[in-house]
Amino acid sequence: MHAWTIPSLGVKIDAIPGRINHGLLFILREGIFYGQCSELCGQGHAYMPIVLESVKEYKFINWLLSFSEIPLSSLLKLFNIFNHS
Ligand SMILES: [Cu+2]
Repeated sequence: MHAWTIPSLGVKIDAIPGRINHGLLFILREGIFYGQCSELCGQGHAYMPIVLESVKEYKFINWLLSFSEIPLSSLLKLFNIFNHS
């Protein structure tokens, strides 16, 4: 088991290999945040750096639009989630 951790954001989420997990963060400023697995998980533990980049909503949408294979309907659903939260 791993522990996905970014201390400067105060977040730690358990992660089990082979299982999908999720969390929700609202970060109020842009930036790059660093973390590392905080569970002594095994042989590769020292090589599990975490980097999270926080960007403004429009930059994220533009980044998504750069992937032309994503259906427009999916992008619109995501955009609605941002606007109603
Ligand atoms: Cu780990």
